[in-house]
Amino acid sequence: MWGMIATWRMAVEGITEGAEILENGGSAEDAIVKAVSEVEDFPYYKSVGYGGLPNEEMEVELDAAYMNGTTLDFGAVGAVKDFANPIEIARRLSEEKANNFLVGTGAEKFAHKEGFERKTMLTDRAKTHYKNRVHKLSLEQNELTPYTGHDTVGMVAVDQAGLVTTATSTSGLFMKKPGRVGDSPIIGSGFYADSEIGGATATGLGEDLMKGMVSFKIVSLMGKGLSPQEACEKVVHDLDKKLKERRGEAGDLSVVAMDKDGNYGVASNIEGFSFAVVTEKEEPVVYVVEKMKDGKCAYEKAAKEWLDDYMKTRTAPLEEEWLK
Ligand code: SD4
Repeated sequence: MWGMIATWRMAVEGITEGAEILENGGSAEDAIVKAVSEVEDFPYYKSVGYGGLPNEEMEVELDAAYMNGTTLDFGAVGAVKDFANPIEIARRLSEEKANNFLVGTGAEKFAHKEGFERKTMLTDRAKTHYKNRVHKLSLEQNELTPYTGHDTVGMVAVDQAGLVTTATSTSGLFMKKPGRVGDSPIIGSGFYADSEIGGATATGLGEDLMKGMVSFKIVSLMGKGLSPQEACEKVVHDLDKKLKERRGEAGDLSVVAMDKDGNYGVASNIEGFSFAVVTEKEEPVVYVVEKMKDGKCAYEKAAKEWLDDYMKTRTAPLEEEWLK
């Protein structure tokens, strides 16, 4: 058995490449790092890697993590600037005995020493998004606030030898404070894997996802016998409910999971979440997920128009509204 699941439509090209590795007997480690790097390199995805949207000082700060579900090794970076593939730094850190999670200049020094590729990660397009946003806020006389749209990539991979891995990569929230780190590089929250059970990963408002430690919870529920779908639904439903009861509102919470046998599940409390999956039995495919209703989350194959529209809106020319 082998398989891969990932948050959002944007991951389908990446998991297609990852699948080739898995199909040929390669490791879930190589497959997931390759797949996440693909997403990091694509300039039109606004929340991951190159082209990711900047913080309130117009600097791109990236978070990423990798976990091996057999050894339980993990590596993570937070608020890293100007390295091409944060996921590769995270993977490298997972080999260390200590110092597995580095942030800011510490992470950059490590990456530099290890010879990772430096790259200016702020694109002209991301700058335009930033300037348009500042302009809009000034017209509305609003203060800079982090923007809560989400598109972080999170993946789970299972290989033929039974290794389960997870990985995440994100530029976090647009207009976040410098130094802000979300759930994506936080073990148990943004990601978790246990090769005897499976793996899970999350996307959404990090500040709320962290309150629920969602990825670890999903994996433990799967370990207690829930299917990946049941585990995802229970965790999103319960956290959404608790946040609304205690705080009056819940941020975006979306999760995907795959067990060691390639069964998968997904849940989301928003409209419009999508995911990509490939297994031994299923070609790479994108599904669109319905907002959770009565604790259940249905999903269906993305229609061709939906897929075309997705790319069209991502790559459409961007007006310089701030110059008007
Ligand atoms: C974060 N969970 O940093 C991430 C945000 C996300 O696309 O999913 N962004 O809070």
